[in-house]
Amino acid sequence: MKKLNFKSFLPVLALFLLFKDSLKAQTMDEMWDTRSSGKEHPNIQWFKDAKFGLFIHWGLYAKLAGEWKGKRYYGSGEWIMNQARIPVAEYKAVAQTFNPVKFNADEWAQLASDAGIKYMVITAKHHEGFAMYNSKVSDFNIVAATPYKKDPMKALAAATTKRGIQFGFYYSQFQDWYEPNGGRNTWDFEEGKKDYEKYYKEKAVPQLKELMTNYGPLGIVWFDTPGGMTKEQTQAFVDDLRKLQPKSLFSSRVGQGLGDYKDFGDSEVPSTPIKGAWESIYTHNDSWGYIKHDMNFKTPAEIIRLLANVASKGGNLMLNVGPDGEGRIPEYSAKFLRETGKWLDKNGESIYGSTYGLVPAQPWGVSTSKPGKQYLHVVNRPENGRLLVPGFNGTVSKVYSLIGKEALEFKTEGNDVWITLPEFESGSANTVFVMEYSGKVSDYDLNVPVTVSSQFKENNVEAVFAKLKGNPKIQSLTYSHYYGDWKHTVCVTDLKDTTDEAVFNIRVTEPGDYKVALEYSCSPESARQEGRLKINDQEFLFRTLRTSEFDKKAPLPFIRHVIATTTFSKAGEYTLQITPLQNGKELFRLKAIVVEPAR
Ligand code: FHN
Repeated sequence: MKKLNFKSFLPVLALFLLFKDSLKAQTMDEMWDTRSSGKEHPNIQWFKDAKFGLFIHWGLYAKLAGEWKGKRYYGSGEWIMNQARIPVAEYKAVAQTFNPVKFNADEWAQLASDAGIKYMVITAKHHEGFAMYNSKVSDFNIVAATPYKKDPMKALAAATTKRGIQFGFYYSQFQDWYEPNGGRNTWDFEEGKKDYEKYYKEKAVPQLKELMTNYGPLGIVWFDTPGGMTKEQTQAFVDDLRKLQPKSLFSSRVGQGLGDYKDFGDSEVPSTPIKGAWESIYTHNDSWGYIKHDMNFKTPAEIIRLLANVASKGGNLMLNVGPDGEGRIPEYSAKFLRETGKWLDKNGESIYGSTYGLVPAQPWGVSTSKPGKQYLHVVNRPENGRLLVPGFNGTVSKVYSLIGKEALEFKTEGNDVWITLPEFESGSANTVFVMEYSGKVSDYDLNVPVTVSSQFKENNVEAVFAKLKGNPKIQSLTYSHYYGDWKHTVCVTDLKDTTDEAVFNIRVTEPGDYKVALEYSCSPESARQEGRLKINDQEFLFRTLRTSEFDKKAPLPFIRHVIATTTFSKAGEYTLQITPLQNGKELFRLKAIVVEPAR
């Protein structure tokens, strides 16, 4: 047998250490703990209203495009130096061929403006250590070390400001693989010999000061992957920088709870609303930095729905594009962003300046709020055109389509509002209706039973709505497909004893026959255990099917296992209760109960 070599695990270990915070399962309390520093920054309002930002990862890795010495890499392209263990001396030489002559700041800023983007954050220096601006602190920068010799950030700051887009820099404050004392290059430099204080003093802080001095007012300084400093040191670092631009917002990844708004994990949307200022950050394809063989771009409809979903939870979406080594934004990023912009042009009122929706996600879609208005983002039209807004106790005065302002019929029954929708294309990305109301309304409530209706192909009763008894927890599980392309799924975990329960309250709006499936992931150890689903008093037994190991670095496959065919004889509330039939082992990791009309 081949002997295991410890060194071969180092990249994995480094990645694990780097992301260990995001690997940690979140409890619901942590998910609701929103603010970063606990204090609201006086200049936070523009950010809260902005809702849509453009993230740009651009550095020497763009030139490599996911390939090194004939080998292709997948996942996070900006990590290629680390993935391929490229020595500093060789990586440095890439700069000599980096000549992004097709870069055009006005084109980028115009694209952002056409896309309805309100702020842009670009990598001034990523973990590779290369400054994409004119730095006097280190020669490893685009002006001194490349044939391009110009400062693209100057032009971009001017082009965005001209178009009213807030401009900001991403800066990797701790990781710097080029510097002997920077964080996490362990293939060239010995970990134990690093002097982080020296690195901060001689590179990170002076470079951040350059960025905060030479590029006009910055909307945001987007820090990433903190490390190497105590809370006191981080506080001093923040205080020192804040003096230069007191109005700039610092992302929560400055560390130690000292940021001005919260960033969730990469590609993560919380499953319930979050108060305060926060942001979800997503890649457009699978990588942040350009990879020429990464063609998995989110379609315009996917972007629009993602944006509405993030806004419905009260946050901003900052969507990333990775321009290539010549300075071009990938064709599909430009095209799909422009399509998103066309939608925002007509529907922006329902997104910009909104806060989270008061109505939990429904089979038809999500909602966003403004004073006296609920915007209903309909992504699935009920087949009979009758849309239910449940658990709403405001006095509704009118309902109309956002585009065209066509008045719609509605009626109120207790806390239900039933709206008669006009015909519209069922495949459209997101059709918005406005419900105007007066009076004080109840806040978002997780206890409103989840709607199940035969008017939709399927109804998802998500894990987050579970009421738990005994061992189970609701956890956000984090895993990756390729490398660093994180995915997050909220699941009920730790259902392992016969006294444990996960109970879901649903409200069936049309009586009839339905099929009920459990969507779960099940490790080999958990497979073949018995469980019971109780729908009110009716029992359905099942034995779990194996999917795969839960491995943070591998996809977490879920299956839909049909457990029951049942008849809901009356419209109304039902409880679905899941219990293991043996003690000791976790039954599965339950993502959702999927209820489909049987037709
Ligand atoms: O390691 C980086 C990664 O390359 C990318 O920049 C993302 C963007 O949020 N931040 C780090 C991982 O969380």
